[in-house]
Amino acid sequence: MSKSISKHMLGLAVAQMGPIHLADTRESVVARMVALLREAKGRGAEMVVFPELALTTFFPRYWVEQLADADHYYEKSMPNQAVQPLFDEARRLSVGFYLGYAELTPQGHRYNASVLVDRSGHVTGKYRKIHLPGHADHKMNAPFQHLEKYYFEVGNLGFGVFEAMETRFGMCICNDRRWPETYRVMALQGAEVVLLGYNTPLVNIHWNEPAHLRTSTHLLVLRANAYENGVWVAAAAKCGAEDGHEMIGSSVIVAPSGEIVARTLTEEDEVICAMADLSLGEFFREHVFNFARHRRPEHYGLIVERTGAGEPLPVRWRDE
Ligand code: CDT
Repeated sequence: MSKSISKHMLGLAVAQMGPIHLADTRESVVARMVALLREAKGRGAEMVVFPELALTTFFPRYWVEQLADADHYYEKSMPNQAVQPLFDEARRLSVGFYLGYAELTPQGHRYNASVLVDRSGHVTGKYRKIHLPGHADHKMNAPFQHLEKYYFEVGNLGFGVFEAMETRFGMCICNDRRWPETYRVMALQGAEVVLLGYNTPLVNIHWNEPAHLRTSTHLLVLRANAYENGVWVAAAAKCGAEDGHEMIGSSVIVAPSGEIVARTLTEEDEVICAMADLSLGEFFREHVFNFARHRRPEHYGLIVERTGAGEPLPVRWRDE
């Protein structure tokens, strides 16, 4: 491969994971991830994306009286003994990865977090989920809970962009993917590839959402935001039925054209790969979405001034 090609082509893989049940050990999960990493490397991957909360079942579906009763779901350091085999194998194979996990800091803060690990096995970027969905109270009549607002604090690191393998990576987590601000803030820092993991229950406990919409809205936001920001998007599901609780699959790699270039077929452990041409994003960023030429932030003030929708602003004009 010539120098100029290697600078603009990135072997990108998504390592979708099937269910992780309550009874599964960290060691068995990490062994599955090591196998996925090896397969991805064998298919040309340099960067591999694992899901949100990839080391445990999606525990926000369960209520506990005391947060401390859930401490076993959280990682107190990253890496740690249980995940070290994944870091070691990544270094041995010279591949980087994105890993989502529950973080418990030494000061007792709890975040839904992800790390970007470079091909030498070093943590080179960190993200803490900002758009936390669900609720903080115990919903007695719901078929299951979605307690992210109980288990996690809102992330305090912003939407960072990190450089690894001559590529600028942004990270976000699950519900963040539905918010256009997520991608735009990263694109304004020159992000070329956005990595994310997700756990999306098939049933929405808040309203009677038709099941097919869970997948179609997921694909809609990934495709639209890839295109509108001229970025590649690689999205990894944890999916299938975890102790009977169904979650959607459809992990994808999306090009800056908004087109899906790879998509999983199963709801099990499965690797998808693409050779991502990073120069493709440049066309969109230089032409239709040339931010410096075409954006008009003087007209976007409400985006940061208001959180919820309010009254229409007065618009005054004179026909002259
Ligand atoms: N994990 C996560 O963020 N899931 C949400 C479910 C929203 S419904 C309460 C998602 O956006 O997929």
